[in-house]
Parts: sequence; structure tokens; C-alpha cells
Amino acid sequence: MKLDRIVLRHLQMPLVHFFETSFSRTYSRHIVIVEAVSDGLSGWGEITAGENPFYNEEWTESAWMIARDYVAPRLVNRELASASDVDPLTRHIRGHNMARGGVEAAVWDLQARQNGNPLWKEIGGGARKEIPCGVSIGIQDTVEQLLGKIEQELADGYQRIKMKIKPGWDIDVIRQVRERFPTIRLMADANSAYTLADADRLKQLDDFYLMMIEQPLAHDDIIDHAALQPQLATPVCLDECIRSAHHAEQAIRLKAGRIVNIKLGRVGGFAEAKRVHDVCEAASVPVWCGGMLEAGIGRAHNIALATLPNFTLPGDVSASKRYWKQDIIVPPVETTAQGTIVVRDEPGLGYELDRDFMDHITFRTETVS
Ligand code: OSB
Ligand code: MG
Repeated sequence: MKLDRIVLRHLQMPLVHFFETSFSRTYSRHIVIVEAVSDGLSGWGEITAGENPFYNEEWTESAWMIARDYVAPRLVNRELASASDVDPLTRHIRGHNMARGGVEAAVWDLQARQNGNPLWKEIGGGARKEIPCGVSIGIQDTVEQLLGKIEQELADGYQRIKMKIKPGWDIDVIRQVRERFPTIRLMADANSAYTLADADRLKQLDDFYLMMIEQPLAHDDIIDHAALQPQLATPVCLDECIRSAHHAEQAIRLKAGRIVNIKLGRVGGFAEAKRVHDVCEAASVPVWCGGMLEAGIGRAHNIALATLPNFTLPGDVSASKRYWKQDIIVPPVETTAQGTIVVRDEPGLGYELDRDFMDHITFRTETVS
């Protein structure tokens, strides 16, 4: 395949409800959408960088520049044997995995459409026809608001609740959640808000039989997590610090955690996400699919990814309406009463794009040809 051009589109999309993590509160997303065009057919990707370099080093603006100046020029007008070529052609770019991964995913979608295959089939997935779903609930202004949100999500059928924590919004809040919901599948995500000096505080979490605590320590740390895990009964799940299959191997070797959250963007695309998946599977470490408040394109890619066999735990991929009044795909992502998403069989990412709506919310466009 030969790419005629790569089109970048910067969309602005207000969230239906702000989303707060230990590092910031987001009201509105600035999302870079990638269109890879070959022979009149388009494949679509979404760069999952946030609005600020607080989750990792990337943000909308850096992603735009890296995709435009480094990733796209290495791919356009070059003969690619398959979408698998994108990863080796861009791997020497240090960091910026989300920018690389968003473009890579667009080429996978394009290849799937060329072959008339659903994306899940093209990437070697298909272990399940329904994806088990959980929700990630941000830090709220009051505990009452959090309890109300959890009640709503459980009523909608979601299979597990993840709550964001940070120092000052942790033990006491989780205790109240547990008192109100003693038997739900519950976990907490700290987004690197603690250090090893907080080990005694984190040990208190063991009272609440959480499924896991996600990324308690530094975003780039594996070694301290390895010191923390044996002190906790609660399994540690690694998110930020696993940026490659090599990191997954090292974390497993050091026993830094027992579960891995895989995010397509964080690891640089489908090729590396599959390698992370395989490394974890070989070590009997279960994985689940994380989220980055994606619009529909990224959401659809996550669904395809979560059909790989070792995605056995409910992930953070949930219905479009939890984030958007209107999504950029038709139909929007919807969940069943059992808290699952039914995987679609249409070619490519499986949903139609609402191009008029995308045009309406487009902030800027640039084409590399
Ligand atoms: O750590 O998983 C995270 C959102 C933004 C940045 C980091 C994270 C998250 C989420 C939300 O937890 C997942 C989602 O609902 O898309
Ligand atoms: Mg996380």
C-alpha cells in the first residue's frame, strides 16, 4: 500500500461532565484525528494525548507537531508492505508514542478497509464478541456526588467501578464507597500521586478488597513499584510506566505489579500493544484496555484491541454518552444491560464517521502529501 496523504484534524469537544484525576481537571478535549488516504480510501486514527503534558510528556500541540513533522513524512509516498511497517519506520522517534500510535492505528484501519475486514480481525483479535466494560470515575467535589455517580453506573450495568484517588481523596472516600457498595468490583487509580514513603498509607487500602490499585507511584518508575507490591495484598496494576513490551518484561521480572493496563497510544500503536499483550499473557499477567477520554475513533480502536485473548478484565472503554453529547461516529458506542459492548463486524473500525459533525468542530486541518 502507498499513502497518498495524511490529513491531521484538530477537534474541540466539550465533555458532558468534567473529568478530574490526581494531576488535573479536564472540561473540554482537544483531539487530533488522523486520516490516512490511499487510492481514494481513508483509514482513521485518534491521537490520545491530553491537553497538557501531565499524564505523560505528550499533549495536543506536541502530538500535532510530531505527527506532522516526523511521523507522517516517513510514511507518505512510500511503498508499505502492510500496516506492520509503520512501527519499525517510526520507532527511532524517541517518546511521543501517542503521536506515533494515532497514525499507526489509522493505517491499520485503512488496511482493514482495503481487505474488507473488521479491524479486530486485521490485528489478529476476535477472542470475544462482547467486551466487558467498567467505568473510570473522576475525583468529585463531594463524596455524595461520587456515590451518586457510582449508583448510576451500576444501574447502567457496568461490571466494575474505578475511582480516581489522590492524597486527601483516598482512604476515607474509599471507606465510604465500600460501606455503601460492599460487594461491587472496585478499584482505584492514583495516576502517580504517591511515593514509596506513602507505603503505610497505601497498605490501608488492603481493608477494602480492591481488585487493584493502578499506578500509585511515579509515572516512569518500575523499581519502587517492585518494592511496594510485596507490602500490599492489593494487586498493583501498571499504567503510565509501561510504554513498551520491554517495560512489561522488566516489570514482570521485578514483580512490580500483577496486572497491566494497556493503552494503544501510550505504547505507540497496535504492533507494540500486541507485543505487550503477548509478554503479559506468557507470564499469566491479565491485562485490560485503558482509556484516554477518547472520541469515537479511539473508542472503536480500543474495542478492537480488547478482543485479543488476554484482555480478560473489564476495561475503561465505555459508552460514548458518558463523555459526549454527540460523538463523531454513528452509531455512538453503546453498552448492553450486562455492561458489555458488542463488537461490530463492519470493515475497518466498524462505525460510520459523522463527517459533517467533525467539520463543524474542527479547529484546524493540515495535510502531509
Ligand atoms: O489513568 O487511566 C487513566 C483519563 C485520562 C488520563 C488518564 C487516565 C484516564 C482515565 C479515564 O482513567 C479512562 C476513560 O474513561 O477514558
Ligand atoms: Mg490510569
